[in-house]
Amino acid sequence: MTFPKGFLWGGATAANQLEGAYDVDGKGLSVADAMPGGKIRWGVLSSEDFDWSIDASKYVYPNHKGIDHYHRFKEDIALFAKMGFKCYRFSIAWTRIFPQGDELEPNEAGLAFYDNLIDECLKYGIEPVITISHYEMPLHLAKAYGGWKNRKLVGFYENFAKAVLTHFHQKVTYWMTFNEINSAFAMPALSQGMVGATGATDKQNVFQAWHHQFLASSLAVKIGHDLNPDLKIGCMIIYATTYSFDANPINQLATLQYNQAFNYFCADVQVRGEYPAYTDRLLKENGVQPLEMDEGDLALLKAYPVDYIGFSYYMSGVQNVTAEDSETVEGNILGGVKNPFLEASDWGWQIDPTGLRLALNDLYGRYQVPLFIVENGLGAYDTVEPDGSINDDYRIDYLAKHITAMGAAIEDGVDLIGYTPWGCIDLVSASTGEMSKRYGFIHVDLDDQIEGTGERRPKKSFKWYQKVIASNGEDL
Ligand code: BGP
Repeated sequence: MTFPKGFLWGGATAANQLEGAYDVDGKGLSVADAMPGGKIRWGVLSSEDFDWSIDASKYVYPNHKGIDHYHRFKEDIALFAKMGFKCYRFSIAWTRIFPQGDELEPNEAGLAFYDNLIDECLKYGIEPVITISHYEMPLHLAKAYGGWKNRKLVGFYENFAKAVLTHFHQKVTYWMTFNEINSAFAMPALSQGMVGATGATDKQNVFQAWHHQFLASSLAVKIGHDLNPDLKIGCMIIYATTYSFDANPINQLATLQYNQAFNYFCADVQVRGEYPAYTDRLLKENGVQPLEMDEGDLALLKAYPVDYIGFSYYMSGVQNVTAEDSETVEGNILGGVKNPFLEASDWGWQIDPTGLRLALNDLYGRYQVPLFIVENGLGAYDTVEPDGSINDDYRIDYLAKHITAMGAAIEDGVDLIGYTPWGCIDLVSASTGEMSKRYGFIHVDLDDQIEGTGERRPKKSFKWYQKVIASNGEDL
């Protein structure tokens, strides 16, 4: 199997799940800091079950402390370098740069932190890959403006993007505008800063917010390319290969429509620069009135599409609208019908390496832009043996199978530029808000209450991934 020369092997994290230091050096509170009980990826919220007015700084949530990467990043990046990382995907906490979100001037201490982090990566020849916003918008923008449904957010994001792109563009080539932008239906509070009187599940708001996010994404592309046309600015979607349960044409149609609504809609706009042909039908089906747009919006989207697609891939799903009795599984925001051919993780995420090959072929066939797998991996309970070793063969098995599928897709002709497995160092899980759902090659000695030494310790998968990178994907 031949991975291209210069393939970007690395790992991925997000600020709000590992940095900790949530109120240090001028950082403001983000929506992720304020999720009830510290469970970051709260499901569908309504005004009854959540209230932004609680004072999150009075609580101690796991992600307020994270793994204290804010203070230990040098040690962590040294370990990434030891594994041979070619790149490292992380996010910039919006609230370190603009604590409230609507200030005019950036917080210098926040910029300084990321300067140091980036310099540390560059010292080892690790290419930084930055998510501008990974579930990390300022809480103030949610409370005072109602989140992304408010068009003013476009300007606030533009200021933020301009500040970081201007400050870091000489050191950082790869950027992504929003993490898993298409996940908003399942969690508009986290993804779009929306709950409260208007109703978090109000689809009108979700689509209107998307329109604003698409504009913001295009503005980031414009700002970046004006600074340097060689910058690579991508979108980032959650992609789940979706099968029809059977050959019933009704299920096949449901699968197509699910793909349009979930896997394609955001990417269609961000990559092709225009709303897809099925938009009117999709809006109608969801009871959404035509979106409010200003003159010039569509021209902006058309003029500044993204350069590549970053996507997360953990599992596949099944559509079955005809049978009432199909077995169900949990699983990220994609749970649903059980696939009898697949095993699932301890959290019900259906493990499907072949689905990744299908995903890569589907996305590349549809868009013909470079693809970057910026999240993939197995969340698992790890055991520290009495001798201190962590033998995570299940993780090695998962990753090896997915890398094999990537190699096959490359042979299918897909232009895949990199791979950054999720949570390369253990961090706080988004869905559980706990440490014990672990993804890392590096174990962090902290429990669900974030108690422990915080010591970093390579797992068995650490040496394995080192070998994978050194052999450019040959030696699995
Ligand atoms: C993705 C998110 C990440 C991360 C990952 C794993 O959807 O972009 O932030 O959380 O899922 O999810 P979890 O931590 O719930 O296992």
